[in-house]
Amino acid sequence: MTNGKHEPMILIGQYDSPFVRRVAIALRLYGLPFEHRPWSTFGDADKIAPYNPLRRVPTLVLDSGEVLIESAMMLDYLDDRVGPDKAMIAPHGEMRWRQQRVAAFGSGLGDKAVSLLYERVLRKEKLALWVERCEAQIAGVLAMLEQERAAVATPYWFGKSIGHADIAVACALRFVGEAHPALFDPRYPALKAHAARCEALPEFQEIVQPLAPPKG
Ligand SMILES: N[C@@H](CCC(=O)N[C@@H](CS)C(=O)NCC(=O)O)C(=O)O
Repeated sequence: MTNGKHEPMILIGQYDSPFVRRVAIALRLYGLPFEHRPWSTFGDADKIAPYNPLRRVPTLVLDSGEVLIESAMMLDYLDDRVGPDKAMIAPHGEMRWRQQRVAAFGSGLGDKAVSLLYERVLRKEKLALWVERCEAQIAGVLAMLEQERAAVATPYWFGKSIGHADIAVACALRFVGEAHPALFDPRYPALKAHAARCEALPEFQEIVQPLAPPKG
């Protein structure tokens, strides 16, 4: 890991990753300046490695030169940095864990969609057991989130303002729609409306990249 100072923060990773995109959109909504290094996990692994030996993205290099991994941890750091009045999550209590719960399902959806993509593009002989498992996990979460979002009348999941849960789900939905279009079918109108509302925001329109899958 580097000990050099970096001002402003550096966000490593391409915006076709639902996790990188989620962090970049939060940075933009918080008005925090950052440099973007759109390095690919596979093609640019050697560039990522000095900052993050896991060679994964997102990787966030703080102004201090210290490095954070895991998008949820980055958002926790950013929330702390902007303070409770600006943070896109409740500071504590029931509202906080409810918001984190939806965000975690969004993030889990992204995880399974990424795993399924890797299976499809990186492995010559697909493992049917794994493909079917990922597809079932994705369909199950989509159905659950659809039901929950349909029951909410507010513009965003937890009220009038956008929060981390909204962003996590919207970024995962875009990824599922691009990587596995057959799985994000018309059975999910409330989620499609949620995605469309978020994608219409300037920050989502600015921070976007068509999916560029790794090559096997
Ligand atoms: N739990 C991680 C997931 C990040 C993740 O899955 N990143 C993918 C790109 S979308 C990656 O780095 N893949 C390469 C690898 O895992 O080796 C987070 O929330 O930051």
